[in-house]
Amino acid sequence: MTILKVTVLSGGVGGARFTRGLLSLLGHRGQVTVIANTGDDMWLHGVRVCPDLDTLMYTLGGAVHEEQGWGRRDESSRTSDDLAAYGLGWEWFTLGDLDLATHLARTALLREGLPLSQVTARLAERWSPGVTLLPMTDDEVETHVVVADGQEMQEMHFEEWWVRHRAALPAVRFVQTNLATAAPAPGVLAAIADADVVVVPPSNPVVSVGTILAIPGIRDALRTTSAPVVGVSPVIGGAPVRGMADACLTAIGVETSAVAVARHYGRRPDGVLDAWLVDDRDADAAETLRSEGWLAGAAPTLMTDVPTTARIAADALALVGALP
Ligand code: FO1
Repeated sequence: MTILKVTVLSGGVGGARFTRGLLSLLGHRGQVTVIANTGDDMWLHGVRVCPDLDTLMYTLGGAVHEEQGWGRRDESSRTSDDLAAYGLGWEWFTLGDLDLATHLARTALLREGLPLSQVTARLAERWSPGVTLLPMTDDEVETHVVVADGQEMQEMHFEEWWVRHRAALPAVRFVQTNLATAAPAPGVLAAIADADVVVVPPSNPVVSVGTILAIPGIRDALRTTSAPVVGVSPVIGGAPVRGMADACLTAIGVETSAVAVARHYGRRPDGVLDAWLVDDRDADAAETLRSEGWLAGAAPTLMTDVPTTARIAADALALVGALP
């Protein structure tokens, strides 16, 4: 039995749910590596919080709060509520009591001098996510959002824009800190070069996948890998499936449509994709892209449950002839 090596570039909720479906599809026929966005990470109350790594670890480890798509099931917030009484930190950003254990464990290992990639591997042992989970970089790269506050420009952490302001403040631009000196984490470039297929799931194309692509070396690795690269549109019928990706796309001048997002990623060798799977409702988008030389297909792409998501993953792999 040949093992299909699949590498996924993932943000938080959408990418985690897609990967769960991909694992359900592949079973023992697959070996999956997930390269996760760490631009949402922050130091809060003295601990390092890694939202997308944790959403992947909890979702694939069966512990995620399913409705939220992030944080732990059966969670409580006694510590976070009491922290608010001290008036420190972000009272609008709840760190659950169980979730705090993850951040304390991560912070302890970081303080021992382990790089984030080794810390992530160590934490993942407990959860058996069924994938190799890699941060995009071991360096502290954070996504900040520049908003126009009257005549002033104000820069804030992505999570403040996303959670406190619900992306309602028009973003002038996104900035990734420390990008110039950031390097892909160990194993990231090899996971792209050695894959049989690379998948860009329906994660936020700007602040999740876009941030991963901004790490020096990763975009070029995608352009040159011998693996086909297939993406799944995060936009269905002109609207983002979840989250506020439209606010992010608008901020960078990209229309919220299946075609526009594909063109934003670009087709190899200039861009990073070979193929693009859109929802049935955007079948015209697939037609348009095919006329421009893309491998493009249309299928149901709403990830309502694991079996449905497994089929979406199958449709994506089939589009590039990579079904096991
Ligand atoms: N999202 C919220 O809307 N409100 C919160 O209070 C919140 C807390 C939180 C704590 C830890 C964590 O890993 C994620 C958390 N999130 C919260 C979700 C977070 O904004 C998203 O997971 C990603 O950053 C966006 O993909």
